[in-house]
Amino acid sequence: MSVLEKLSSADAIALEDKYGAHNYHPLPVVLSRGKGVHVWDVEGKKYYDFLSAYSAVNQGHCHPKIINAMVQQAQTLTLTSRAFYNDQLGRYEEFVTNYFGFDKILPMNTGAEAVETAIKICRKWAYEKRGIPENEAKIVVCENNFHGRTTTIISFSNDENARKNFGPYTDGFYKIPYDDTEALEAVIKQDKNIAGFLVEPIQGEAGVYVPAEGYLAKAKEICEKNNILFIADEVQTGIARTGKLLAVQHENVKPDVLILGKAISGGAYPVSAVLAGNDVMDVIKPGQHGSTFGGNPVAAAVAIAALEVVEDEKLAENAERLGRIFREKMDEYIKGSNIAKLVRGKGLLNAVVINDTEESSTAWDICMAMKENGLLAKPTHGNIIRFAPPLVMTEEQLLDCVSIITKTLQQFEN
Ligand code: IF1
Repeated sequence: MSVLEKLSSADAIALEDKYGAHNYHPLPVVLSRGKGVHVWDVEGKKYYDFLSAYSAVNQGHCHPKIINAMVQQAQTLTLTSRAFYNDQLGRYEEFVTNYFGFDKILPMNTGAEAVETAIKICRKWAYEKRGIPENEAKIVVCENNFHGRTTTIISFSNDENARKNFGPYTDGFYKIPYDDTEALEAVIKQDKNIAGFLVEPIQGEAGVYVPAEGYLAKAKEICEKNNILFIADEVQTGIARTGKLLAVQHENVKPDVLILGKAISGGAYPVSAVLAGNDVMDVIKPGQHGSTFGGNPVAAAVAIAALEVVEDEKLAENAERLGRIFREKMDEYIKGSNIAKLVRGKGLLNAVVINDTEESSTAWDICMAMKENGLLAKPTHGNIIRFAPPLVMTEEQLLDCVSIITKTLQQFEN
C-alpha cells in the first residue's frame, strides 16, 4: 500500500494488527489530526480527547508555540549527543531548575527511563552518602503502583499482566499499601538499609486513587526523620494536571527527587527529567549514567516552550476550576444513576467508577458509545473510566463534554 494513499480506519487497524506487536488493545478509532482539545479520525469525525495521551498533551494538541519551537530547533540542530555541549541544554537546565525549584536536572526521554534514573541515583546516594553497605540498599514502593515498563520497574509491580513471565526480577524493593504511613514507618523500623520511598502522588493506573489529605506530607516527614529520599513520580500528575504545577504542592511537599515526563514536552516529543538537590545529584559522575537522546537540543527547546505555555495560559488554575465543575456536575448525575457509582480525582485527572465488576466489559462498552457520541476516553480496569482532557479546555467545552458523558451513561441505565 502506498504511503500517499488515504487509509480508511479499517485499513489502518488491519495494518497495525498484521505488522505490529499486539502489546496494546486500543479503542477502534484511527486519529489523523489534533488541535487543542480536539482530535479527528481519518474519516473526518471530530472528538473531544479525554485521555490527552495519558496526560502528555496537557497543553492541547499541536500547540502553536510548542510546535514552532520544535520546528525551529529541528531545522537548526537536532542531536549532538552529550559527547559535546549544545547551545540549548544549559539554557533549558537553568530554566527548568528555576521553574521547579531544584539545584540540578538529569535529562532523559521517557518516564520509565527517568524512574530508572531516580532509582540509580537513590542507590548510589545510599552507598556514598548514607554509608549503606554495598548492594544492601532498599527502596520502598506502593502496592498497585505504575512507574513504567522496564525490567526493574515491573519487578516491583503487582500487576500480573505487567510482570508475569518477564522474570528474573530485580530485587531491593519493599512493597507497602498505598495511603498508609503506618506501613511506611513499620517497614523502616524493620530494615536500616532503606534509602528511598518512591510514590505517585495520585495513583493513575490503579484507577485515579487519591490518597487521604496529609498522606504525602506525613510520608515526607517520616522520610526526612529517617534520612530516606522521598522520590515523587509526577510523570502523570505533574505539569498542572491536578490543579497545581505538581501534585505534591497540594500538601506543600518538596520531594528530594522529582520525576517528570509526559507533559513536560506538551506531548510533542519524548522528554523526561529527574530533578534533585546538589547533595543528591552530585553522586553521578561522568560515565556513570546517560542517554544518547537525553538533553538533546530539540527536547530542550520544546520543553521550555511547553512549560512557558503552562504558565502563560494558567493551566494549573484552569485545571483546578474545571475539575471542580466536572466532579460537581458528575456528582449531580450520579445521585440518580444506577450505572455510575462515583467520581473521584483532583484537577482534571478524574475517574468515574462504573457499577459493575472489574471483569465486566461495561466501562469499555460505555467508552465505545462515548466515541460514537464524539468523546474519547479509555477504561482502566473493567469498571473505571479515566477522564483527563487537555488543560486548555474552556468551561463551555467542558459543559458540552459533561452533557455527552451523561447522555451516554443514560443509554446504559437500567
Ligand atoms: C502505557 C497508566 C497512565 C506513569 C507514571 C512512569 C510512567 C507512567 C506515574 C512511565 C506511564 C502510562 C504509560 C501507558 C499507560 C500509562 C498510564 F494507565 F498506566 F496509568 F498514564 F495513566 N510513571 N504511564 O503513569 O512513563 O515510560 O510510558 O513514558 O501505555 O503503558 P513512559
